[in-house]
Amino acid sequence: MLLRPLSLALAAALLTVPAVAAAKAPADPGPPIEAILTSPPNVPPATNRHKPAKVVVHLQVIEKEMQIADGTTYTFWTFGGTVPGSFIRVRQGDTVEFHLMNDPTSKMPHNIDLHGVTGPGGGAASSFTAPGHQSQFTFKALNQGIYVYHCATAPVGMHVANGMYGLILVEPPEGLKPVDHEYYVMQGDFYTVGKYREKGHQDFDMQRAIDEKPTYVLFNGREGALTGDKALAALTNQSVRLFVGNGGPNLVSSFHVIGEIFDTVRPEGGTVEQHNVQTTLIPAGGAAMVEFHTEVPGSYILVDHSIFRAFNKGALAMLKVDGPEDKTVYSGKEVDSTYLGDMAGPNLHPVDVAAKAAAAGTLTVQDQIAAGKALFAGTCSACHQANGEGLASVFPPLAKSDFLAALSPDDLVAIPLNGHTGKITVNGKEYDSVMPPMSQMTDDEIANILTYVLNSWGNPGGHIAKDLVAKVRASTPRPAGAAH
Ligand code: HEC
Ligand SMILES: [Cu+2]
Repeated sequence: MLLRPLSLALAAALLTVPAVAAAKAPADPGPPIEAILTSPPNVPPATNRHKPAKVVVHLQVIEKEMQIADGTTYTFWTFGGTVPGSFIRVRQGDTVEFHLMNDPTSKMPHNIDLHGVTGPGGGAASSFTAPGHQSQFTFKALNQGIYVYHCATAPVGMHVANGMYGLILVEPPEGLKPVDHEYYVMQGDFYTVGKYREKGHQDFDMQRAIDEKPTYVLFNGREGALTGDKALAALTNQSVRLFVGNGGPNLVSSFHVIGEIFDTVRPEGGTVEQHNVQTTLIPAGGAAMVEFHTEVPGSYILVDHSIFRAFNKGALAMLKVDGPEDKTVYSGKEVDSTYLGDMAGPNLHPVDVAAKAAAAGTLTVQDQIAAGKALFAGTCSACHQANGEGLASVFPPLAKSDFLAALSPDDLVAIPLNGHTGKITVNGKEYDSVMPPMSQMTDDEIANILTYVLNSWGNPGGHIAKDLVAKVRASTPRPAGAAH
């Protein structure tokens, strides 16, 4: 306790010299503060400090298997056990003592490159850490902003593709303007050997990563991480700030919230504010601060507006706003089914249940029906309607369809797999239209959907096995260049 009175005396002495000189004196950082780290989508509270401090960060690297989609697992490499990694919040001028611990169960060495660090490698050179070890380095947070951090151990692309990234906020000295909600959302692209939503454990596919052809593009590391009962929440007439990062490794994000206009964006995490923005570009290895005000209740859907990524690779999240309607701003009507498809329900849990049962060899028709019902909502209901009635003279009914009842299982499977064109008569009415092929779906998805259809709305029952779908798929000639 010798230093304390000394520095107080120094401060007292400084009070007598002109202010300009006083500003240059090193402020007493006080006792070290342990940083509060949060898991996504949560953001640590504001530092509420008016002077720099010494801040200690303990971040643990954990390699772990988690779900990437319902029924599909992947071995993620994480900072803090989540993808993206723990959110770190400090203040400009802080001295950050960084401890990187690599869990003993890890198979790989890891390190960290923080874009908020000034110094070669952003900390990477000082933080190479073998499993079961810990490294320590210290840096001064010189620049304010929202910064990406990521692992930079070779092969760097693979470490990033496995989920090794997160955000560190360096608050400006005066802090950020208070808002009602702050959330942490980070996009990443993922490369698996199996196709999108292929069930079971999926391995990393290096060639796909090199070719920049992701199987998944996700917010917060899992399809459905922020939809249904896990959606972000706010009330009407509130202010929301999103810290939106993009870990990549490959894609840039055209970040958009369907039904909102960003009042303020700090593009690329910089200090210049942009106003009234519809879609903001977030580079790989970059981040933005996005702010808006909620006026009308409902579901607001966060997407990468490279729109196939949203609807066919998982880049879709949701903000649920509750509160009274304001018909002067918007006349009303939910968007759920239009935009959310099979993510509109509370979750796709039945898909997970069916996948596990299939893996265990205990799959029942009931499991298939439940999974098929959840998927039908997104894939087929747009045309055939949720109740299977279709739309008069445009989309034939699946309910009590005599056409469907007369099909062999092989011919039934061929319809979603290859589509259908040409004149058909369903329940005495003629249709001459086009149903597009949906071969992007996995075998088990098609099997479960058709099992649901067969067992609904007065149809004859029965079930379709995924092996049958695989057989029909293999026996169908496909044009060169078709994916599957
Ligand atoms: C984009 C609209 C659209 C979507 C989505 C769609 N269908 Fe169809 N479907 C049609 C049309 C149009 C026809 C009639 C095609 C024709 O005239 O040859 C049809 C015909 C059918 C038929 C045969 C006719 C009948 O009514 O029994 C079946 C079975 C069927 N669809 C199942 C499905 C299933 C299962 C899905 C979801 C995987 C699906 N469809 C998704 C538009 C669609
Ligand atoms: Cu790593």
